[in-house]
Amino acid sequence: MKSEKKILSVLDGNVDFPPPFWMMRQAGRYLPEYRKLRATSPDFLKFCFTPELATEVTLQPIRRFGMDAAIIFSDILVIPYALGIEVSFQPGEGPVLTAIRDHKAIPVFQREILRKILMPVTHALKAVKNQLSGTTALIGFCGAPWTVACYMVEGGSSRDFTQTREWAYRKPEEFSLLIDVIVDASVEYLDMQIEAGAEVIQLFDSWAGVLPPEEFSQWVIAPTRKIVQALRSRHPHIPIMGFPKGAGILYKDYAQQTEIDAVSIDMYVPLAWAKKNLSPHVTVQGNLDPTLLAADEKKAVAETKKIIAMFQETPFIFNLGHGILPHTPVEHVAAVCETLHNIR
Ligand code: 1CP
Repeated sequence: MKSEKKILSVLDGNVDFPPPFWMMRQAGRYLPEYRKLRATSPDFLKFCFTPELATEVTLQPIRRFGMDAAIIFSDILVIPYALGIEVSFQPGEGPVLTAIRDHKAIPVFQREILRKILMPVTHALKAVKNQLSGTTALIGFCGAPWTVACYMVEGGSSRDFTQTREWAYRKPEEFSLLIDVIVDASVEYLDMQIEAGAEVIQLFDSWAGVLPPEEFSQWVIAPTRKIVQALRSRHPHIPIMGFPKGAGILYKDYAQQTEIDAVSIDMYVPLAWAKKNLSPHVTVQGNLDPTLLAADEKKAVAETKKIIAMFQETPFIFNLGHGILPHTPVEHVAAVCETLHNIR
């Protein structure tokens, strides 16, 4: 039976045209109504953990643009925080964490503590679910273990995550202890989100692209599959999407080996390659370049039409190739959404 929610239908293997769509980072700084609310709460984690605020900013883009899915407003770094790591967001600098550089500093997964800290996100999910129409799906998410480990080891963002990669090469058995803790914490957190009403899950592996093939298999594919299998045994009908950004041709291994339902492609993946190599295995999601969206409305609309035409006969979700950039004009986003609503 086809779901009334277009995203759930294509994740179930049906084809729909025009395809359902949402945009990574659809809630956030490019929206004036977001900036206004965010200014009232300078502490970003506190903002994420205040259900009324998280609910409101989750719904803002849906009201404006009518995406087919709302993604709960939170961040991938709530997991390190819930594991007891200090996390703060400095304006203009990105996240700052207490860096973990050896096995003695690896936190212990304590189920009840984690649940208590992350409980406000479940309150926001319930409130959002109550306010969504019968056609808009609710997406829950977390960071994938490799990407979350990158932030925990470096103590913040980095260009190439050298410390993390060196630890993984030097002492893989130690590093895998950290990955295992993140896997356990993520399964618990995603389980909470599903219990609270999330109907789809997305795993963000934003730094998957810094790993060579063998390490990609070890630190991206294997932990992702562990999460997929654990969630599927608890919630067999909840589809799981993954975004291994920058994976290149390794996207194919990811699609075949993680047991995931859908794969989000970045803007560097050629459409014809994705159709040939990924569509036979998974629902594909992607991949308008967020820089084009910010730069040129007409070209962004033309590219949107090209992308959806390519995937007209296979299960597909339109999205960006990465998150919306903060300086993106709201009218450009509106024009792309209009196109997706009206094309026949
Ligand atoms: O000042 C602000 O308002 C904070 C900016 C901001 C926002 C709006 C951060 C800090 N996080 C978020 C929300 C967020 N983060 C969402 C909300 C839901 C939506 O999509 O609308 C999501 C899904 C994320 C996920 C996230 N956080 C990722 C994965 C996706 C991606 O963009 O690659 C990553 C890597 C983060 C870390 C993070 N959080 C915030 C920043 C500035 C960063 C990136 C830092 C870096 O460049 O390494």
